[in-house]
Amino acid sequence: MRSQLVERWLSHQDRSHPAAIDPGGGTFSYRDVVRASLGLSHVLRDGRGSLEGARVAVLVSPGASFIASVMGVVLAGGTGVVLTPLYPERERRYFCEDAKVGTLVVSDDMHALAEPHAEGRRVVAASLAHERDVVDDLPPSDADTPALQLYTSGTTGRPKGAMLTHGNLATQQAAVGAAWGFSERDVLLHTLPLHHMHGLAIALFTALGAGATTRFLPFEAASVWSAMAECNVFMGVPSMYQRLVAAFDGADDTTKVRWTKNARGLRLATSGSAALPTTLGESFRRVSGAYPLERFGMTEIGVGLTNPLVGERRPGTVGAPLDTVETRIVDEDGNDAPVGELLVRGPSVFAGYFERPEETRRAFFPSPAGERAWFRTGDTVTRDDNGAGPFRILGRTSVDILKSGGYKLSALEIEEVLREHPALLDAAVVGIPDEAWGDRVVACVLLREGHAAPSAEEVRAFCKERLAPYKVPKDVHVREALPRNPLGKVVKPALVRELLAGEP
Ligand code: MCA
Ligand code: AMP
Repeated sequence: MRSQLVERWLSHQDRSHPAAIDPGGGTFSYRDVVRASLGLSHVLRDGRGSLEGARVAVLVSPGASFIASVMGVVLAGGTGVVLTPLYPERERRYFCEDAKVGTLVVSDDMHALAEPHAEGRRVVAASLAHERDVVDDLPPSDADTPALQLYTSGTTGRPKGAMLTHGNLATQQAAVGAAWGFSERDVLLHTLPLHHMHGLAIALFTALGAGATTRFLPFEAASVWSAMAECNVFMGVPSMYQRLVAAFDGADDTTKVRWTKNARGLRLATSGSAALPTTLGESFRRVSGAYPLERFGMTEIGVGLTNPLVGERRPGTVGAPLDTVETRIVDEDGNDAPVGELLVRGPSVFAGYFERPEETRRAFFPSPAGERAWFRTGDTVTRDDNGAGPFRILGRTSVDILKSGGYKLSALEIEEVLREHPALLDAAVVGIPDEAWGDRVVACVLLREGHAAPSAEEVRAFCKERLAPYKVPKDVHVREALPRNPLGKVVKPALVRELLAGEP
């Protein structure tokens, strides 16, 4: 038996239609990429029937070879853990250790980065040259077979591995593809990082499910405006739209005319991962002719809510649930309420956090036995039109979860790293509203007695060696004290107010 995810991928086996256009311009057909994924799956299994869910890290540059690598792992019955070169070694080591990665698939240009993680692990070269046609010996798979483990930050320090199954991904592939009208005629302009749900599953897997073409490009505003000429779908986070609009406003008139023409050729531009400011959405509409289609998603559920492809896209809202998604809004006691936490359930909801039963239990709302459990999003929402209209995201239930440029981060994880600095006694990290990043990560630190204050740059350099770049505080304020409640806990909303009032 083969899962829907696998069957859909194999259905492209004989197609000469382009699956991927690499950043360098090389074009690869579905036939090329499916054959390479079958070849890699064979190499990975190395005589075994199935990898039986074993985690395989993928450190491969964006492009056809990346698709073949991830799908090769999935076909082999493994669980893909995508690593990014953007992070420092310490973060990659954490993912490899936490996920108990036994094998790494590595592209030629990433060998130096993979080196520190290679000891005791098998390293397999990512290559389109592992060609193979045989499908009969593929291991069995069904909806519950694990496919991907994506790391996401939570309120308990280090990131957790969210386990996504074949069923989760196949459900969302079909539901998002249908909702957004995907077909093989589409050319997706792909500039998102591939180690997160947005770039990997919402963008790439949706395009692959529909047999569309994915054009990979590193995000840079001017090249994105230019590449729109050959693409008809774009998916981005608000920070990307902010940069696109800023580049447009700064361009000369001839360039503006060209970029406007390119943008008007898009049949769809979506925004997600963080709130899209309505002024930004309107600015993009001014150029492209259409307000971006804003939708809401999470690593644990994929896309949950979306504005319609056709019909009213109400600025500031994230639309309605996909057909495969059920929702509730509940107050703190778990009663249905007009404003409260969004709960979600359905076949796209993940299978739990890897080896974290307690955190998995807490992520779901208690449900009667035998009922599919409701996942707690941690987002406070309401619905327009007296509860019948589109959803609005009002904020997070936890002050310790921030979103910077579409990346989720835990203030607590950054505080722990700051406390490792020899001169720092304590730290409080908060998000300050910011046009470019959504939340601007700001650290307020207390000094250890007898230590001179380190400069902000020194603290940032210390963090950069230990944390992904987006977690590194943009500002560091040395303070005498932090606002605390009678139990000694830092009152973060008060700290944010002080910072906004200019009291460093
Ligand atoms: C880069 N920097 C950042 C961020 N990105 N700082 C804060 N937040 C960020 N997101 C740092 C760089 O390290 C650098 O620091 C400085 O900012 C300028 O970097 P620059 O080269 O200009 O940035 P970039 O590399 O072009 O990145 C900007 C970006 C990127 C393209 C907007 O952040 C990005 O790809 N964001 C997408 C995140 C995403 O895919 N999230 C989806 C999660 P320095 O100057 O110190 O060196 S999944 C999700 O949320 C759910 C499922 C959903 O609904 O989608
Ligand atoms: P992640 O854990 O990185 O998948 O981030 C998921 C979180 O991103 C959600 O819980 C929301 O807080 C936020 N998010 C995603 N899409 C939107 C949106 N359109 N508007 C506001 N917040 C969003």
